[in-house]
Amino acid sequence: MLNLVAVDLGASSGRMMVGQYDGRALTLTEHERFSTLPVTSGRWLHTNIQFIFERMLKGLVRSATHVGVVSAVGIDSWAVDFGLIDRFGSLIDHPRHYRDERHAQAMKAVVERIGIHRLFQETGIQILPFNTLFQLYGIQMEEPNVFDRAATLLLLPDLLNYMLTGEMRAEWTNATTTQMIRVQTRSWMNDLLQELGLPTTILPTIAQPGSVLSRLAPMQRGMHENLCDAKVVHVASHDTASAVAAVPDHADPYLYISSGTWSLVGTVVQRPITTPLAEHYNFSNEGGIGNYRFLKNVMGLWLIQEIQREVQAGGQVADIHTLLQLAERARPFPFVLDPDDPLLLHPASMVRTIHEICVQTGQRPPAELGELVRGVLESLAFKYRTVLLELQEVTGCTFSRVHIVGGGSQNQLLSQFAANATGCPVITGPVEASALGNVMLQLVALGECKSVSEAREVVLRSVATALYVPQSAEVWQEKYSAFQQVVRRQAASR
Ligand code: ADP
Ligand code: LRH
Repeated sequence: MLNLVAVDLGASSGRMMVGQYDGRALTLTEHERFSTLPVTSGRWLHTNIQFIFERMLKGLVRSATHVGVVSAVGIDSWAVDFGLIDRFGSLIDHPRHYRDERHAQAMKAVVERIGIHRLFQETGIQILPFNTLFQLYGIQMEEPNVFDRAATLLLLPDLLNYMLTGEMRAEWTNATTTQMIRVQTRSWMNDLLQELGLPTTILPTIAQPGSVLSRLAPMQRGMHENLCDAKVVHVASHDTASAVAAVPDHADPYLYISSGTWSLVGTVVQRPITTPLAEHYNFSNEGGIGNYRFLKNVMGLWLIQEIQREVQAGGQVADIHTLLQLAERARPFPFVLDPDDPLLLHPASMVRTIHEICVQTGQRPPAELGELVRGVLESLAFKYRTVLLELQEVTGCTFSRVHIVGGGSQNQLLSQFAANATGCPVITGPVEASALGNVMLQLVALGECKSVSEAREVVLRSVATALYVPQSAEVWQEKYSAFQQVVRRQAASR
């Protein structure tokens, strides 16, 4: 039995899963789970990387104690965020968090200088305010002397790899999310960074997923005898890249939704698509493992998480099961909204902001909690439809099925709504797709599987899926027009 530890840092929770491989199939067991939500310290929203590292070490020891000899470890996390390391090897400040609203000002400044067209053509990446390029430019605008001290930029999984091994690299799949990699050459875009006055010497060597980085550093090796020979592997370190690798399908084109804090809606393509239509719809060509994820970020279950947090703070019961029961009983289509309204990225109050959007778009705000949750889930499903139609237009493919993976694939109501809105059968699972994708690349790096496809066969043998068939097609079709109208009204008010 081979024990492979996946450290999977989702945008809301981090988990340590052990994949046990018997030469045919995998079983996945959770050994640690902790929050990865941002903390406010100083003027910025930050990630508490020290807390994450400590929990990771604790999880490693716990895994080694429970399962025996650990052969490998791989880390994946949410994209774009990074730490800066000084020339003595120490982290300068806590990594800033992508939800900080100030990144938007930096994006505006870069777009004014470079233009959206050139940015998209050069990088093939969706223009989002928190992309690493804009975060770096924000530092340049506010605290340029930070760059006098910075020797290396490490994205979060690369940073944790460094803390575990002492080695510094930039793993490919996550590096592409920085908007600093030239899509044609697959290398850092030094000239554009120089044009913006940003340092280029801080960019590490790019490493491909499926390669071995190193062994654990002596101190971490010494934590438990079962960790002595563990290799640290470059998995697809962007959590979405790992999740998509584990979608249990690889035949003709399909739509996937990696559903968690975010919904990443897209398809897999062999070559990046940077046509005027791809630019118009603001799609992303994120680097995959020998392919690209042509996708769009949709705000996802963050909206529900924030409602949940707020309602719980008010003393009401708001676990996910209660919320979904209330939503199921609520009247259908109480309101619709564009889940990607920038106002929803990090509002002081999600409930109030949704009420305000309803009023401003001429709709009656939800009368009770069930309506609130139902309207959000229906709106997410409509947004999936929009992205599916755009993707079909750009790629010329017709998608006959939708795969939903990630924690959100447990949301049966949303899965049914997604089937109704897209008119496609929806196949859900695996829930822990990122961790499975992470383990898949460890199998490849250790030579246990010859290719990612072979590793995917292992996943196919190891996970269960569920099927949702579209219902009430006419009603959903009719309501989709109302959704489109509201989306236009929201856009007009920005
Ligand atoms: P991330 O990786 O972004 O941290 P996950 O993939 O863990 O997110 O998904 C978290 C989301 O999954 C939660 O916000 C919640 O909406 C949903 N979820 C988790 N457990 C359940 C469940 N039992 N039923 C329905 N939805 C669930
Ligand atoms: C999902 C994710 C997504 C990014 C966002 C910042 O966890 O990695 O792919 O765009 O976080």
